[in-house]
This record gives sequence, structure tokens and C-alpha cells, in this order.
Amino acid sequence: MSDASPLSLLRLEPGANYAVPVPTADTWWYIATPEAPLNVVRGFDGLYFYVPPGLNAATIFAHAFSTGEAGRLVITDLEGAEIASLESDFNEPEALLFQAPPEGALLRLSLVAPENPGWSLDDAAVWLGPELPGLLAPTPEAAAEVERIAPQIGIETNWTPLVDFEGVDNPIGTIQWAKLVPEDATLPSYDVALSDEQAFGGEQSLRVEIRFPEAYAETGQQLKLFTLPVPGDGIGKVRLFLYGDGSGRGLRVRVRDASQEQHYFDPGPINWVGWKAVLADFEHASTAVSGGDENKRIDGPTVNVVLEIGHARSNPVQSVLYVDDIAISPRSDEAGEAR
Ligand SMILES: [Ca+2]
Ligand SMILES: [Ca+2]
Ligand SMILES: [Ca+2]
Repeated sequence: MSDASPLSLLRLEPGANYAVPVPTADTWWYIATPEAPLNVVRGFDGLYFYVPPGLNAATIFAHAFSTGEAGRLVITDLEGAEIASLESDFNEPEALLFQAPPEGALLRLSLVAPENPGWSLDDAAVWLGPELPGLLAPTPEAAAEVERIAPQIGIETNWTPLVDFEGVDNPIGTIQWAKLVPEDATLPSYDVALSDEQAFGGEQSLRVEIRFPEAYAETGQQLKLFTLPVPGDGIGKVRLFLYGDGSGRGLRVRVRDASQEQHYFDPGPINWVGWKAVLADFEHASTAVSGGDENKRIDGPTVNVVLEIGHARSNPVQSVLYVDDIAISPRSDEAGEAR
């Protein structure tokens, strides 16, 4: 090397015999979203993230697909007190569910070696649930910036809770099959009720059990759950949490606006087990609109949120699902007015 060459010193820490460039900017973030997970080798000890206000709970996922490779996710507050942890082989993506302070918070996440002596920590992917801005920061100060920068990169943080399924009154007002079911038929059947068996936030959620006969012939059958009218105007996104059963059932989120205009969003099949956020983006994604005032805007003052749960022959004959914490965010072009 000649004397004129710039000299960089890289110190290779034991257990991390590779180097990653550290940005020269004052603050920077790792992307850790469901679409773009943070892929790490041998974990990390301390990255910071921002929990927006208005969440009762939130999720962080890890996936260490190789057998024997595992890890331990640990969430602490900034003083180091543990909030939640999960040790698993993470052979399938698995969520650590934790209680979130309703006022929002800055928290610290680590992926450390598992305590199980038969497991080791090596390759793993980590991402924040879709209810959280999917950015991990090297410092609390950088994490605090996420509230400001998240909207600029399309991450919604401005949620208003609508329905939490607490209390005694069921906010589901109407339940219908899409295809007529004969009155004397015992199947298909449904049982939809408030339940304390599972909750994403609080103590209760909505339990939805549906049963079909073997070899059910009707195609395109769906169970439709309509909320009672809930306040909303200029809605951009609807978020809810659904405890999936891995059944692969179709799911559709609909909003019926005050003019009876129908807005449909298809988030894909229920192919997960456990709690997961479902995000219905009525503003940006390709959604179907029909009827009503045809202005392609979700107009208030009140709307009905509708969940449509499908059945196909490839699906099991019975499912039990849970729904919790429905929230809305305003259209981006109206967000200033709504704040
Ligand atoms: Ca594994
Ligand atoms: Ca609840
Ligand atoms: Ca409309």
C-alpha cells in the first residue's frame, strides 16, 4: 500500500468476522418490515424501535429456518427492564407478542443466543409487525426520529382505534352468508361472540367459529361480519388483528361508506397461525369500489367495516379465528386536516 492511499481500520470482533459499512449520516436505520426483513448473522445486541401511540400490543417476528439454528428475542425498555422475550427454533416465522404502552414508546430489541444448549444462533431474519414502523435504529435518538420520517416513507403511524371488543356489547351488528343457506340446514353454521380465550389488546376479542359440511358444494361462500356504524370519514387504511388458524381461507376487508359506496381490499389468504396485523390500504393498493356516490372516497360521518371470510373446498371444514383492535388512519391527502 502506498503512502498516498487512504487508510481504513476495520476491527473484526469475535463472532462477527465480516464487516458492514456504517453510514456516515448522523442518524440511520435498518429496514425490518415483513416485505424486507433485517437479515442478520449471529444476532444483535440492542437496536431501538418506535412504538406509535394507540396500540394495545404489538408483534416482532423472527425466522431462523435452519434446523438447530434458533435465537432469543428480547424486548426491554430504555432502562433495560425486560418487557417480553421469546426463545424458539424459529423454523417457521414466529411472533413475539408484547404489551405496548398506549401512549407510545421507544424500546430496545435484541436477538441473542438461545439458552437451550442444543440450539445455536446463526442466520436469522427479524422484522417488526405491520402495525409498527419497520425501522430499527442504532440509538434511541434515531428511533425517536421514526415518528417524523415514517410517513415520508409510506409507514402509517396515525391510527385511531375504532373497535376493541371489550365490554359486554358486541360491535358486530349483522352476520350474513354470501350464498343463501337453506333454513333447515344444520351446516354451514357460525358462532360469533365476544371471547376472553384470546386477546390482542385488552381482555377480549371477537371469536369467529365457522363449520362446513364435508364436500361442501357451494362455491364462493363467505361469512360476512358487519360492524355497527362506527365514526370514520376520509379513511385511507383499516388495520385489524386477526388470530389465524393457517386454514388458507380467503379474507376480504370491506368498508361501506355513508353513501353505501363499497370499498373492497383483499389482503390474501389466512395462512398464518397466531396474531397478525391485517392492513387494508384503500388509498394506494388496487381495491374495488362499487355503488354509492362513486367518488372513490370513504365518506362519513359513519361507516361499517365488513370482514368477509371465505370457504373453498381446499379449506378445512372448521375454523376458529379471533379478531381484535380495528383502527383507521386518514387518507394521506387529508391527514393534515384529521390531525
Ligand atoms: Ca431454526
Ligand atoms: Ca380487545
Ligand atoms: Ca364515497
